[in-house]
Amino acid sequence: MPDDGLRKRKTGSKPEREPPQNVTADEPEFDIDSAALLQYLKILWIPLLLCFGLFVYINPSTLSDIASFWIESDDWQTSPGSSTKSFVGLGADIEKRDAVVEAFKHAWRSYERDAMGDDEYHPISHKGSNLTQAGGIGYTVIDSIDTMLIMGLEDDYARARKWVDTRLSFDRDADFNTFETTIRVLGGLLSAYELTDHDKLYLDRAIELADRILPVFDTPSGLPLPNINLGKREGVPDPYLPQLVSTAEVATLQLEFRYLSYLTEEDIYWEKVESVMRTIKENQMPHGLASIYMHVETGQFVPSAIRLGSRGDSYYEYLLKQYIQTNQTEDVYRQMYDNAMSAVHENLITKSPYTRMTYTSELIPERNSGGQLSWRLTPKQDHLACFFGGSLMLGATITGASTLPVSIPPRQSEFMDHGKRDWKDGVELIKTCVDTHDTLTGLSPEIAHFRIPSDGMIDVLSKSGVPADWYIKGASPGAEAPYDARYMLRPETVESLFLAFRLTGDIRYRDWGWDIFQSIEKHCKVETGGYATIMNVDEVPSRKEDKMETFLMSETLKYLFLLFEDASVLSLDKYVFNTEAHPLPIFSPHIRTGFS
Ligand code: DMJ
Repeated sequence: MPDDGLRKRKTGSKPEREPPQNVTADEPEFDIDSAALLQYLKILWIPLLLCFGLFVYINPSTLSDIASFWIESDDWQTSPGSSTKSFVGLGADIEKRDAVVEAFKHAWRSYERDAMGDDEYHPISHKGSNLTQAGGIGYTVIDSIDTMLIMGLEDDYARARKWVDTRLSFDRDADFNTFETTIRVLGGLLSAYELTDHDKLYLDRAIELADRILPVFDTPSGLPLPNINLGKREGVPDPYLPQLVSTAEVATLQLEFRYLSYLTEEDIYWEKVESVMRTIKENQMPHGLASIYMHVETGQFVPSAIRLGSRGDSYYEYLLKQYIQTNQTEDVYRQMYDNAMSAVHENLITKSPYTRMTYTSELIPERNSGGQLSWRLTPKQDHLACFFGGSLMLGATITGASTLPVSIPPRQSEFMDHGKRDWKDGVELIKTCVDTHDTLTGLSPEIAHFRIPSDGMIDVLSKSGVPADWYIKGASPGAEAPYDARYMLRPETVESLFLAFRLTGDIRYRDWGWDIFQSIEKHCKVETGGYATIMNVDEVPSRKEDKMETFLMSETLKYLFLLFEDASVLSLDKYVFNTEAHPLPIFSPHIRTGFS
């Protein structure tokens, strides 16, 4: 499949558009003085029409731009191309929900058979491995526990709990990633504590782990170091970029440490992660966006890519979720989130030129010979960025709402202007992420690139009738699949589908989630047990890599289960999900709230 050419879609279909319903254009006004102008127009209309035709030929999006300016739908958009008629209520779809439970059992029980207690699982070789030579830290077991609890898998849960009780050790003299350990292990323990009606085992282990992690915050800026030696309790810089820390990593510890602080009434956990947010706020870049690296000594952003994908993603996610977690009491996070969203809309949200798909671009810093900094817009979207559609919709119902709570599905009148903007773009971004599943396997690649006018392909594509506005860079028939072409069991699209369904009750989100689930079953399932990353989403039968990421069981299957479960289970007005899908309760803080 050529990377620069005519990638045919599996379905060959154009994205559906909202059918125009209400034409609101004013009638044009004429007066007597216009007569002379009309005379000229009578003579000039043919060349004018030809010019306009040529312009539209070169810029095919013009007509839809003009139409969308004048046309507004009566129905509020709950999903692309839909109306409120696709509302099906929020009850469970038991058959589909139970099919997801079977998939979880297939994954967990083979891991338990082959690798119980190991950090990671290799389903093809039937082996486990640990993150370091010093021994495991319960990465997979703890990441999976709350999913078992939510699915009601009592026996599996009992065995996992026993392992935590008798075998788990954090006394490992080796370096572990601060962010990953926090979101998967600390987040998993806290969520297990919540869902077991406060089984003290989990809180004790969470406190022990958090205390071992705390030294990472002992830096001049308060930004945490990226690694922690859990045995020595020492923060460790990145060996390759010792002065840098990644923005998403430093700004995605807050939900976990703050909830621990709330539970223990120990301020230190709260203060450490809040001080990170203060540093970020004080060093905001002029456009309000956040580049993916910060300087660990000065606390300043350093020129580096700006994106909703890797190393940027959960910074934006946690701005909103911090505001939600403490029951909307900390206005500073609302402000930071709203400012960031305005900046994202102004700078990163892009429409593809041919089919008008909404996607998020990246900004790449460049310096000219005089050392002047400028930013180049790059049409590349990570699968990771697909969390953003659902997040935008959720944010619209909270910081963008003029009245709380909003209806399900919301009415236009319940949103402020920026809420309407975020809802609409959230819906469209989900559609785009779903569209990137239009591959031979029905699964989306790790990275999608989008066509832009300067790549010279728009004309070729429009002539050939191929409506593909996105492609996998470097993919070609017979050649080794590029890294971008893989699907590694990631959750972000189904995470957005889950949120969108909960907020709308629109059946389309369930339908899309079911399609994705079936594709995972068909192309990622290892018959002898477990699921595996596939190397190329456009190759059938799929070639598998011997790795089952822990987030399959903590996130992908949990969000799919919840998509088909009754919406009263882990309802969005009582819980906020950490970035690894571990639900934590929304609470009213008794320690202190926010900074400004
Ligand atoms: C997960 O570990 C988390 O969702 C994280 O925020 C981003 N990447 C993975 C899943 O893709």
